[in-house]
Amino acid sequence: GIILNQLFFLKIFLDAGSSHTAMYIYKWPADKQNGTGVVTQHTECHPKGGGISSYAGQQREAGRSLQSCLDQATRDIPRARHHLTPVYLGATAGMRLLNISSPVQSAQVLKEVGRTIQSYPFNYQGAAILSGQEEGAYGWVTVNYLLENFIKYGFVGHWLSPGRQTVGALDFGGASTQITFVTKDEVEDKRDRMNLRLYGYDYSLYTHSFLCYGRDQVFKRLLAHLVTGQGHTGKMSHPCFPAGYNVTMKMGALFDSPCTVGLTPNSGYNPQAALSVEGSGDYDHCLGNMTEIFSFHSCPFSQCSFDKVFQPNVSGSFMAFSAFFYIHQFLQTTTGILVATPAQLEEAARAVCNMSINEMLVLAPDQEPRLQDFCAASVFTKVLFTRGYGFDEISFPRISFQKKAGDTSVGWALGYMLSLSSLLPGESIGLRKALKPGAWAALLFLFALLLTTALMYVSLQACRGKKKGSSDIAS
Ligand SMILES: *[C@@H]1O[C@H](CO)[C@@H](O)[C@H](O)[C@H]1NC(C)=O
Ligand SMILES: *[C@@H]1O[C@H](CO)[C@@H](O)[C@H](O)[C@H]1NC(C)=O
Ligand SMILES: *[C@@H]1O[C@H](CO)[C@@H](O)[C@H](O)[C@H]1NC(C)=O
Ligand SMILES: *[C@@H]1O[C@H](CO)[C@@H](O)[C@H](O)[C@H]1NC(C)=O
Ligand SMILES: *[C@@H]1O[C@H](CO)[C@@H](O)[C@H](O)[C@H]1NC(C)=O
Ligand SMILES: CC(=O)N[C@H]1CO[C@H](CO)[C@@H](O)[C@@H]1O
Repeated sequence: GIILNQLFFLKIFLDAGSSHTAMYIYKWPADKQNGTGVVTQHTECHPKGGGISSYAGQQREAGRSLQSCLDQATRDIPRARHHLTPVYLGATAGMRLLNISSPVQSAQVLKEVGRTIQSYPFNYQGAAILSGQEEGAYGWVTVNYLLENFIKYGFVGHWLSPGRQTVGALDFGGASTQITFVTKDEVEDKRDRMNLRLYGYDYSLYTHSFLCYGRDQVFKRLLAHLVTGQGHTGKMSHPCFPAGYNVTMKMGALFDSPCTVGLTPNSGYNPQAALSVEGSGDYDHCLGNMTEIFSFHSCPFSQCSFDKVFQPNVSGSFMAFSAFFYIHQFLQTTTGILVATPAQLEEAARAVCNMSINEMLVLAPDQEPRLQDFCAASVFTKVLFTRGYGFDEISFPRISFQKKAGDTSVGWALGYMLSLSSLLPGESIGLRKALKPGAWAALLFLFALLLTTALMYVSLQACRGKKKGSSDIAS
């Protein structure tokens, strides 16, 4: 276990994503409960296996998949604190999809997962499926909390409102992708509007979560689209897979998701038939097909990103995290291109799509099981950011790709935890000081005194040292 004194609060949070679950333990000093920038990540844990939604119909396994991390939490947290430590589980788009395709299975999975967590000595607070809007907004809260954009504790002992611009959030999960930013423009679709009051300030957010635009669902939809285009003859060429990469799968595996079920061929289709896919690594064909899984025509509002979804013009800086970070890092390290402008993104994506699977393996051996996906993921990022969201030569360079801020992972989990724990006061920022102004003044005085004394001592020592040094040389 890790030594923790009594002056810290702890909270366990399970982020049940579509492709995997992560457990975070957060901690913060007990005397600054409502402060900002004080909650940090104590530890994290990533169990083996898929997300809880992948255990549909075998919910026992969903519960079991969390045990290794919960066991770790029992070791990380001192025994005496176990029953005081709250534990939450929040699930996202993987479970939203399962709740669409099978509400019964989704309820069973949540129930079983809850049962497993309750078999541990912690204080269970429930398991819930977040809406896309919540997922987007909490990601934005996390980003700006970690960057201390809300408020900052000043040297003179007052909470300062830095009056800083906030940073937009771009999240890319396994089953959905989110964009969230503060806007001055009117949000024409009220479902994409969210008003938050934090530390006495009002923030007017635009947020949208695109279900079926997460990594795994995009790959599935792309393949289904290619099968539709090339006919389901059992053999097909895939322009986003690298040359030299072949894979065989069951036809049925393509159309088992609510994101692709509408593309199921209606005649001569056998779900058990084998489909053999051969990579051709062709950037232009990849881009052409990828663009076709978006819909850029018809917009019921004054302007849209895609799929008839309203979006105001992007404004300010952004942080792109989760899978966006890994894609950007892969492009940079394998091509040596900076990837800070739309043109550089295209150049890097073109270069990656042109690599054979063996060339990729040489450049990025550590990414081995996922290498075949980077061309498609890069081309998707390009279409989404430039054509979809409308980032251009001026706004694209203001996106920073990050995985962590300090030791804390960037994602929706921290923002959700902060909100659930009332750690984000809506009102009044002047009341949450750790020390009274009098105490601060006294501390400042003592500090100044100490500094002066120390400086005097150091300079005295230096003087003596010099004298001694010169006499040494002389003798
Ligand atoms: C933190 O805020 C909540 C609600 O705003 C309040 O009930 C609580 O007393 C505050 N805690 C501290 C330590 O100031
Ligand atoms: C599943 O979806 C239904 C319909 O949208 C919703 O009412 C329900 O709350 C969802 N289940 C969970 C656990 O969120
Ligand atoms: C992939 O399949 C093609 C044709 O089916 C074949 O010529 C090629 O050798 C295969 N490549 C690999 C790496 O298996
Ligand atoms: C989609 O990919 C196929 C196979 O590579 C190609 O023949 C076709 O032209 C592509 N479509 C577009 C719009 O690029
Ligand atoms: C959004 O951007 C477009 C193109 O840059 C511009 O023509 C339009 O005036 C902008 N809209 C607003 C509301 O600023
Ligand atoms: C693997 C692959 O497709 N490589 C191609 C990369 O681009 C050059 C031309 O620029 C082709 O000659 C290669 O065959």
